[in-house]
Amino acid sequence: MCCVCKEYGKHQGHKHSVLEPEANQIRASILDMAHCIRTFTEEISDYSRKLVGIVQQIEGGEQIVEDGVGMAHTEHVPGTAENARSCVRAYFSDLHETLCRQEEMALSVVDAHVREKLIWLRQQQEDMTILLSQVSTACLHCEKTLQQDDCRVVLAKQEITRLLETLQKQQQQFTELADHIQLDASIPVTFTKDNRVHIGPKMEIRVVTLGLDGAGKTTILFKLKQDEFMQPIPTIGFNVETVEYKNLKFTIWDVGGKHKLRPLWKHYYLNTQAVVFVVDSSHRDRVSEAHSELAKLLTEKELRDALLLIFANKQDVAGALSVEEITEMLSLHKLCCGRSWYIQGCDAQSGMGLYEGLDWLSRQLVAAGVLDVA
Ligand SMILES: Nc1nc2c(ncn2[C@@H]2O[C@H](COP(=O)(O)OP(=O)(O)OP(=O)(O)O)[C@@H](O)[C@H]2O)c(=O)[nH]1
Ligand SMILES: [Mg+2]
Repeated sequence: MCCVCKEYGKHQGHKHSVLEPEANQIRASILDMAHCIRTFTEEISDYSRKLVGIVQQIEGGEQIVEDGVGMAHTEHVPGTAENARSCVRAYFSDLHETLCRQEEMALSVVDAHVREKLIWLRQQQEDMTILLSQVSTACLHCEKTLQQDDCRVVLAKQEITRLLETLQKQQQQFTELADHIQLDASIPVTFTKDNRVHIGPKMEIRVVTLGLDGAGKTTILFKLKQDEFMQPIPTIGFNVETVEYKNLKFTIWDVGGKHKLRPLWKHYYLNTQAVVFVVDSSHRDRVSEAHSELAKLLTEKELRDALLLIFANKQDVAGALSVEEITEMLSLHKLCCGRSWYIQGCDAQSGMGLYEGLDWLSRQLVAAGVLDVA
């Protein structure tokens, strides 16, 4: 009976005659496998040891170290987690210090401005008090002279004439001063990107809004100007309004976008610091027309340094193209390469997004040094 198949003479899957060598072969492969398993086990143990080591390195802990004279003692060794935390703490502590310093500097700029303004105003108050007393003294003198006899009135003629001349001169000077100086309690403050403060009168910025007819240019202008929605009519020619925002005074030229009016756009380019290009996001079919108009605009020499703000308008309309889709369809990254541009989604009827656009413009103007920051 075969000891493998437990039967007589079948020997399926093995040869009875080569049982011994086959068994030896199997033994050899088991030994091979055992060797592999041992190596594998060692590898796993090695890896586990490394894991333990890594965890220890992350967590840190007590470590026995020898001092200079060979005495062993335990010492706390910080782990990488603790180091990373220290790194974050150091970074924010630096940032905090920088911000505190910048805040102090900005406050001192404001304080100096306020101090100077108050000194000037108080000086003016004093001057006015002196002027008032001079005028009332002159009045009294005149009144006294009026009540005197003819002889004294005639004798006082020269003196009174001089007095009246002086008064006239003072009045003229006062009128000139009052005309030139606007008494204004406002202290308009803006910040640069590196947190410096700018206090000053409103800077005038010339902006032209362009885009296809019906894109919403006039609606945007009215909304910014009046903060209310007005049903606009198609613009034949242009509208111009000033819009004050933060310490900027935007003069916005809104030019009609009908096909036959587009050749007139170039009359508005000179000295324009920013172009606001309005796109109707609800009108998928007209985006390529908008693209070719924008491409033409960007080749204009006068607009070479102008900032470009694109309003993806009518975001309130269901199914409107998103800012990303408009960016893609207008190939903005390619078209506007090398210039300062920004796309902002908006809804001119409610005003959503409009001030974010103006914020971008004002930040760019500060960064570009258009606003002269002290
Ligand atoms: N739903 C919606 N409608 C808007 C929006 N903005 C403008 N409209 C409407 O779109 C139409 C055209 O707006 P206009 O402001 O006249 O467009 P325009 O760009 O000045 O057009 P032209 O003067 O012809 O160049 C008007 O009926 C607006 O009420 C918006 O954000 N959402
Ligand atoms: Mg219009």
